[in-house]
Order: sequence, then structure tokens, then C-alpha cells
Amino acid sequence: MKKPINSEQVSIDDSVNYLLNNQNQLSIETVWDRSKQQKTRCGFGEQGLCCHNCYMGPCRISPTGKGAQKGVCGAPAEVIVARNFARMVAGGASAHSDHGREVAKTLLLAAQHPDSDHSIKDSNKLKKVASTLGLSIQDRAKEDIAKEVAEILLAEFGQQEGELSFTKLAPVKRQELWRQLGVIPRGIDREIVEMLHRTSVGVDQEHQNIFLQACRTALADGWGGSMIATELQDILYGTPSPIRGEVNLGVLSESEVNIAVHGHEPAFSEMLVIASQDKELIDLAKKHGAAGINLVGICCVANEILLRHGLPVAGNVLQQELAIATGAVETMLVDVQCIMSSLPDVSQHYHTKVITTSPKAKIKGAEFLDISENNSLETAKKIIRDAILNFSHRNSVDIPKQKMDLVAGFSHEAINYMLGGRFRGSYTPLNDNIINGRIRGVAAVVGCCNPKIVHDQGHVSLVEELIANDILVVQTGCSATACAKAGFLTPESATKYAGSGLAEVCRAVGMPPVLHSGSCVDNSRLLIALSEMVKVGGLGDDISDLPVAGAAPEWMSEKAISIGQYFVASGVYVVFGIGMPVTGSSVFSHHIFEECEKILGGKWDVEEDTSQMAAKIIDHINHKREKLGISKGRKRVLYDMAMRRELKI
Ligand code: SF4
Ligand code: MSK
Repeated sequence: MKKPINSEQVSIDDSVNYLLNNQNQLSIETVWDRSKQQKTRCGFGEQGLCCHNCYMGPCRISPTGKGAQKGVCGAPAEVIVARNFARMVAGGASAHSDHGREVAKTLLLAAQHPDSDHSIKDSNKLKKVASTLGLSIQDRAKEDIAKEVAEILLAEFGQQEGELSFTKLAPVKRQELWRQLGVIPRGIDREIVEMLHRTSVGVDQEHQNIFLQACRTALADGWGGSMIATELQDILYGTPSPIRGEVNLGVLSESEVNIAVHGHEPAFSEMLVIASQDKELIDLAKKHGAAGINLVGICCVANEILLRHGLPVAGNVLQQELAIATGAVETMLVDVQCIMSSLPDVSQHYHTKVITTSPKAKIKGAEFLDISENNSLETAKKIIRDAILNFSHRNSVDIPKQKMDLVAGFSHEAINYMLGGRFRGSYTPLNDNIINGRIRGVAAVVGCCNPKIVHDQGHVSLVEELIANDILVVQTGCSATACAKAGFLTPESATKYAGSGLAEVCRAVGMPPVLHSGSCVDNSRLLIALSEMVKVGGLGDDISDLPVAGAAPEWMSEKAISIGQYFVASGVYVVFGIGMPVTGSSVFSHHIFEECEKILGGKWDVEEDTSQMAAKIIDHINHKREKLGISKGRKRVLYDMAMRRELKI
């Protein structure tokens, strides 16, 4: 019998604590158990000082201690740390970009086979993207335009020279800086491969040069692979606009057949959305004693179906095992990224079937279902039929009661429309409200959850303090789910939690003080929004002039490092919580935390304490306001313990 976890230390979300206490009795192992089993983490690894890039090693060095000062190949700390950091960027960029490649292939399929299960839903977005690519759109069928768009963007993965098309959406000054520094991305795959080459044994030995290629690789993600994923998903499945939904494990239904989708790529989830509304299948569910079919999401694919269909989100990354542990999930379908190997083990205790749908992500103990692009709707129907038949196999069901309303769907088009209206859609009102001081600035709070710290607390406490200080928060990924669970994503929360200026703007427009913009790849929406703010005018002529910042208080994935790096390379101040595996080299740390600001206008920071993180973001935004001459002497509203509400979900 394993020792019970003190659930109070685990999460601020009571649905998590409730289930963990139950699962302790059942001896089910979760991410928190395994995190605890790791005990103290390896200090070399935590600081980025362990290298296994060749078999003369692995080498671990102690630049400040008595051990080796260099790797066997002679690499000093700053080179080892820079290489490890850059390889994380490459890993993250590869994940987002491979996702983008699949979406481009699906668009090509939809264009070439209009009778396939995939079709073009948003023709306006298609025309907009085509115009960005310089294509003529007059008198052309949408399939014809889509084919050319898909072919051009697919070619950008293997492109050897030139510039990625979407980089021209950045402010002109930023593009010039990238060219001058030689970091404008040429081809998506090319930058990732070159990053891996340069960081293999005996190649790039200068940490600044490694960092620059890490910029180029990350830019190939943000302004390339991720942006392709987002823009083409909007064409295929619709551009999000504000939509109501519900979040947390309480969205699972006792009376309905629950099917959970988890991962990142929405192509197959979209088929399940259609199939779950099929009358024949709903009738079949009723015939088998269920009230209906309840399709829910976990992690980023949840954000995709939430933003486009208002479907419920069962939880963020650390809640995936617990969703099964409710005993109420008939089928969990997973595709790629952030899926724990433990899911089939957890499902052994219940009736849940775990199915993986990507040939890139097979999992021991999970059924692999090869989803052909040509029969995906039929396969989706079969999966739902099987889930219905599995409904009667439920044993004990224990669904926590916690769930919360939310409004999501703030694509940059939606923000534009919401602020400026149909005929004068523009970021001008946002800029005006920043200039007049009602809104102090904008912060993107994004990224994962990490069992090293109390689940959701970093996101919720940071965002609470930012909005109280009139900072408009935009969110993606698991961070958005955390804050949605805390109730920040409703228009009513403006009056409850936001400072008076931000609350006034939110009430006038009817928007929440925290805007949910989508999944991890949708951070690219934020890059476009920042560029639009520059283009509208009044806040400088580059992204680095804007009073904005980025944060990932509970990050864990290398995708988060790639996202952080493309924001830094785009001119944004980015602060991460928990720690960063670069601190083993004071030289490299100084470079990314200080020096790079002079080169890029953006820089990295790390801060474990969320109150300090809020203070740093507010100071940074105030500093940018001063430089723009719009500060009006605004100081941070000090957020003491008396003001801080008890953090609970
Ligand atoms: Fe050691 Fe250098 Fe090989 Fe890394 S590349 S394992 S530091 S010898
Ligand atoms: S899912 S990358 S845990 S945000 Fe995009 Fe969440 Fe981080 Fe995965």
C-alpha cells in the first residue's frame, strides 16, 4: 500500500485533490507519485551541465566546483549549456512544425478531393492567407486557391534558401533586424536540422552563435510551423470567435457515454465532433442506457474543439490520468504530444479503452488505430459505436463536481472585430486604451503544468495579480485551462478581479480580462496580434517597443522553450517559472538574461516566485510605457496577502 499523497500540496484544484485521495486507496500511480520517486533531481541536468552528445562522454562539469571544468572534447560550460538549450528549441520547433506539416497535407487533401471527409470551412481566411502569400484570388475556386496555398506552405518545410512567407507579417523594422542578424528562417526543416548539426560534437563552439541559430530555429516555429498549423486549421475548421464552454473534470457525465480526446492535432477530433452529433449514434447510445454522447477534450486538442465548437475541457496536462480515474471515460483517444505513457496502466483499473491514432505515437498497452485520411469519418463513427458498447462495462463512477463556465475563442481576428466592430475592425481601441492608461499593458501567460510545483497555482496567482494591475492577459495551452477553472475567463470576472481601468474596458466590450486564444501552436496568433498593435501606431515601431511581456510559470515541455525563444527573438521580455536548465553557465545565463536584449530587444528571465514574476512583468511594462512617454507615473498596485484571495478552484 503506497503512502497517501498530501493532496493539499498537489493542486489548488479540488477536483484533483479529491480524486488523488480516492486513487490513493486504489493504489493507482499518478504523475505526482512518479515525480516524488525521482527524489532530488540531478543538479547537473537541472542546470544544463550534463552533455551526452557523444560517447567520449557523457560529461558533467562543475564550473564552480572541484570537478571537471570542461567536457572531454574541451567544451566549456557555456558551450554545453548553449547546446542543450538549443537542442530543446529544436525539439520544440520540430513538434509544432510537424503538426503544421500534417495540417498542410490535410488542406491539400481537402483541395484535391472535395468529396473527402475534409473540406474548406473558412473561405475568407483562405483568401487572407493567399493574399499574404501574394496569390491572386480573383475568379478562382476555393479548392484551386487552397491547393496552391497548401503546396507553397508545404514547400517551405524543405526550402533551402529565401525567407518563410509569414515572416513578412512582422513589423518591417523587426524583419530588417532579423536579416541584419542573419536569423530570418530559410526553411523550417532546414533550421531544425542545422540546429542539431551545429550542436553535435565538435561543430559550433561559440555560445552566442549557437543562440542566434536557436533564434532562427524558433522563428521557423513561431512564424513558420506553428503559424502554418494555426492559419490552415482556421481555413479547414473555422476561425475561432468568442464561444461559451465549460471546464474541469466535472464536465464528464454520469449518464452519457464519455469520449475524451487528448493531444494536439485536431484533424481526427473534428471527425469525432461530426460523428458525435450523428442521430443514429445518439439513438444507439440511448438504446444502451446512456442519455447521449459527451465528447470532451484534454490538453491542447481540447482547446481546439473548445474554441471552434464550445465542447467541454476536462482538464489540462496533469489531469489526464485522473480523467480515467473517474471511471466514467469509455474511450480516450490520443494523438501526439504531452501524452503520458502511463495512461494504459491507469486504464487497466477501469473499463476505459485507450486508443492512439497517430503512427508517430504508439504506446505500449494502447490500441493503435490507423486513421486513413479517406475514411476518417467512418472510423470516428466506429470508435463512438465501440465506446457506446463499452458504457455498460463501467464499474464505480466518481466524477468530481468541480466545473466552471468560460468564454474562449479570441483569435486575433476576433479581438480585432470585438474591439473595433464589423466595419472598423482594428486594434486602435486597444492601443488607445493602453495609451490612455486604462490598460497598462498586455501579458501572454502560457504553457504547461509541472508536478514540481503546486498544480495550477503559478498560472492562477500570476494572472490574478496581473489583471488586478490592469494588465490584459492573453492565454493559450494548459495555462488557459488553469485560469478558466479559476473563473477568470468569464466577462463577469472583470468586475470581480480586474483593476478599475481594465474592468471598464472589459465591461464596455463585454469581454473577460483574460482572453483564451487557443492551443500551443496558437501562440502564433499572439505574434500576429503584436504585429497588428505595432502597425496601428502610437506604441512605437517594433514589437520590442510595446508594453507587453510573456510568461510560462509552470512550463515543462521543450515546446515551451521554443515558444519562449521565438517571443524573445521577436522582441518580447519572457519570464519562465520553476527554473531553467541554463544556470550552470553564468556566461550563457548572462547572455540570454541580459546581453541579448541589446541585440534583439527581447530577453529571457527566470523567476520561481509568482509574486516576484508579476512584479518583474509590471516593472518591465512600466519601463516600456515610460520609454513611450505614456507612463503618467503609474506604479504597481502592491498585492499583499490580505488582497490575495485564497487560491482554490
Ligand atoms: Fe563530453 Fe564533448 Fe562528447 Fe559532450 S560532446 S559528451 S562534452 S566529449
Ligand atoms: S498541451 S505543451 S503541457 S501547454 Fe499543448 Fe499543455 Fe504544455 Fe502540452
